[in-house]
Amino acid sequence: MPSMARELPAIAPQSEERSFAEDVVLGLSSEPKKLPCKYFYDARGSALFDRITELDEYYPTRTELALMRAHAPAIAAKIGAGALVVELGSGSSVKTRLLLDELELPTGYVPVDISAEHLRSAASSIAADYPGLEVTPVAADFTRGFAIPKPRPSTRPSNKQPPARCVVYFPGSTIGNFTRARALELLSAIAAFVGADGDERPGGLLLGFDLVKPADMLVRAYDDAQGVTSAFNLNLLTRINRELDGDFELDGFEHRAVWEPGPARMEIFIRSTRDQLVHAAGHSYRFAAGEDILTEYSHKYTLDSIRALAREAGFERSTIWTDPDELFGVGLFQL
Ligand code: AVJ
Repeated sequence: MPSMARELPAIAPQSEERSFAEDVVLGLSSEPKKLPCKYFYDARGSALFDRITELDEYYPTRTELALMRAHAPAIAAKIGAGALVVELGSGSSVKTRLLLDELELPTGYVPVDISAEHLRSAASSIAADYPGLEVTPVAADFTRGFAIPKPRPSTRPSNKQPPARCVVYFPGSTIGNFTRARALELLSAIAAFVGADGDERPGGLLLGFDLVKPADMLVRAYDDAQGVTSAFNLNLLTRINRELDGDFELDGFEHRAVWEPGPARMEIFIRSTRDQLVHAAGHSYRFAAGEDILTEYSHKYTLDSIRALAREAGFERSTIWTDPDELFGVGLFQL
């Protein structure tokens, strides 16, 4: 029986789909104030994030890249031949290439991204460089579920085509933006997705996650000396001013990054440095001196806590690669 299109089940929607304006009004009217971190990534925010990834203090990107360089052959061997790679939040494709270079006869590559623009450029550059690979970009919010088309039978010379095994690649420690409860929902949906149709060849999840480490190193990574992370965070206010007719005065706000050991996460805030009244999206918002807007969580895991999460989501086997200083982890979780 040929399998139908696979569908990543939607994780329980946290909220209705809202516009930027609706999210800003809701977030700045709530107590405490908050703004969703997905709005960081306008053109300037994306450029600032790229600069963050090159900072001395920001260890995650270079450490994950080094892990992929060192271990892609072992990862590929564990995944096995004929994989269909589905990448969630496919930003730049450097890490994906390291994986694709080592996989044996991958069936296809499905980059999934909310930004149709990012997606097209990533997809076309991969398609150009991997001529045998079927590339099927999907523009979707992966937390809301999406269907991927059934891969076309490969034209590769082989008389018996085993069904594709599906591997979800979720790099970059984006999982850190999810609370533990939301992360469990997402990983459970991924486990159902890669193990769909009673596969004889279940796939897996290849996940990049950041590790718990001393607070001073974490705080430096999210509050760098050059102020790039501060500019990245405060750019959210600039974006509100531009797109939602806001009147935030940038000199009345400051960046704050706090390590919370209980929930094991960095909490990123924009703090008002004075009493002030701000307008945006047709509403007004009162700020007290010292009042915070929560803009991002970045959860950190231990080897045990990520294994426990994956197991609870339904992945029984886990293999984790980490650097000698245990700064970052790449895990292959299989059913
Ligand atoms: C893109 C979510 C992985 O949490 O480290 C970097 C975002 N925020 N500096 C992270 C971020 C501030 C980043 N992620």
